[in-house]
Amino acid sequence: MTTVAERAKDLVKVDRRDGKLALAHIYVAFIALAIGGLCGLLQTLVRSGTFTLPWGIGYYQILTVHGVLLGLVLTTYFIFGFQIAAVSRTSGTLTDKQRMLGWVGFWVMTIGTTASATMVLLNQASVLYTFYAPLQAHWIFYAGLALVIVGSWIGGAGQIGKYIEWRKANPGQSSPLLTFMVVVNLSMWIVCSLGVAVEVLFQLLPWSLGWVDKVDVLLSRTLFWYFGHPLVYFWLLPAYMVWYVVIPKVIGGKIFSDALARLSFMLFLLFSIPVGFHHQLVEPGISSFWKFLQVVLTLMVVIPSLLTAFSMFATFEIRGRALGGKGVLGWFKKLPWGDARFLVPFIGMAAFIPAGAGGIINASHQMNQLVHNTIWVTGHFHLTVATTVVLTFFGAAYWLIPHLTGRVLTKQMNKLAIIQAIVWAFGMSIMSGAMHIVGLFGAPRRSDFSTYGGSAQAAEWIPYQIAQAVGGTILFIGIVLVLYIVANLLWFAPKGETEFPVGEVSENAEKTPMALENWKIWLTICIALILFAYTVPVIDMIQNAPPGSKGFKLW
Ligand code: HAS
Repeated sequence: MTTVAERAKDLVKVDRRDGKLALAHIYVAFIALAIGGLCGLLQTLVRSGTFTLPWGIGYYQILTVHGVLLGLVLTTYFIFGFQIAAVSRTSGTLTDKQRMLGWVGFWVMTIGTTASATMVLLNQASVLYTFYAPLQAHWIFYAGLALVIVGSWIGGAGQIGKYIEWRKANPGQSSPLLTFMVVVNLSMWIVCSLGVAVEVLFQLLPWSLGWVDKVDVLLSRTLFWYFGHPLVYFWLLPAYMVWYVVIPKVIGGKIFSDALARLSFMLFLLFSIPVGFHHQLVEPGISSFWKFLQVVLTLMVVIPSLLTAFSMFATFEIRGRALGGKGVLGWFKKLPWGDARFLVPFIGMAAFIPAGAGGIINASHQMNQLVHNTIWVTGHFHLTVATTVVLTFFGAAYWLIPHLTGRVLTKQMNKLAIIQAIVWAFGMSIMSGAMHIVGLFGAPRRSDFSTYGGSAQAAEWIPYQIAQAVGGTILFIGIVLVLYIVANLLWFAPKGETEFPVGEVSENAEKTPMALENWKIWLTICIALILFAYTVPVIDMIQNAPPGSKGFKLW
């Protein structure tokens, strides 16, 4: 039985003004999903060899729209919307100044996104979401990216400001777990995005404006991956926030351990940045010693995910047994399988088991030689970000949006959300499965349909490319379904109160050591590890720089 006080706590609402800011971000995220998702469908159709794009639209043009809108825009905007709501819900309403920073950040990011997206749509920047040099985009594309990064810092400062205020008002106490997690994620983001900011401002912008003729490709890719790998954890950590803090409440249980959750987040801060070389294992110009070192650090960053898996299993088992589940697996049946807020992220968690195993294969130096630049890697990130992360975000949207709009998820919408997740999992298994298998046969990633001059090996890939189109079509149906549910929650669902679920820590958990919130210690270790992993190889790259490259426009 919940007491009146507990019920009142459950109904703590995100302040209406903070909710508006969060919703503004969420709108942009779902617009990006609609356009980016359509481009994804077109891509798989083109690659199947059965469809040609009309009106002179290029394959790499839609591939760039797809990657930028889904990989960068959908994720960043949903994360910011979710984090703003999470901080406001757990640490209190934002001050006017913090909220103003949030709005300024939002508009700077949105102006930047619009500028970059326009250049991509005009076919002036078909450089894919990694915008590797020497492919050269229009300068407005890079300027837009710079604005997105600066905007994220401004918006992030508002969220961090609330945390600082909370700690000042509550000296000696552990901060609310969800706010703490947001601050770890933002700290990681700020430290890593400095790399891509340097790349864009000092290398790509002057080069695309014609102020310099040539670009150092090796350095630019190194700066990109210094940012690019933590970027994937910037996507993952909000999903982990939902798993650690929201899911226990949704299933009626408790957070297994506050200390373990904080430790796992801090380990991400330490180990997710000095590992970018695992994307450059076949790159000439970096000595194998530094590659090996960063592979070791990559395997370290697997540990917090294993801690998370342990913690989730513990949460589920304890709750299932409390509900009377017996035997080795009896507790499993007791979980609330009919509740979309649980089942949708759960499917994401289950997908992370093969997805994470694939990541460990990628990171293994020798095995990377086999999979690098094949479509296996595309299969990997469609399981990690496009299933684990995205399904968790969809599951969160099903309570977050109605919480912010003052509506409710009806029984029919709950059912549709479950069907949506099953459709997604089915479509993704076909698409990502085909990508993994044919990647092992050598099929390249980032490539338009080609028979490669009638080569027998390329002919073997075609059935898998058709399977990818079948999976992609099913996934597109999944996108239509989720957009339908989101529109319902935004504008049409019945009015009512929806909870923003925030779990409580189990009474059996160990007390959280305050050292876990000693930022001086953790940021010092974080910076020391980055300097250790990058200083010597970057100096070497600059001293023995390869000849620069002029820009290429191959589209
Ligand atoms: Fe990755 C390439 C290595 C995780 C995203 N990755 C990429 C790219 C993207 C990406 C976008 O080392 C392509 C970039 C490009 O365009 O070139 N990745 C890893 C490793 C991990 C990993 C070691 N990746 C992710 C995550 C991503 C992501 C997370 C997005 C969100 N990745 C690589 C490497 C490459 C790479 C190389 C470069 C390849 C190349 O050559 O180009 C690890 O973090 C994975 C650890 C995860 C686990 C799984 C733990 C399981 C959990 C679930 C528990 C389940 C429960 C439910 C409780 C060890 C936590 C129970 C359910 C039941 C049914 C029982």
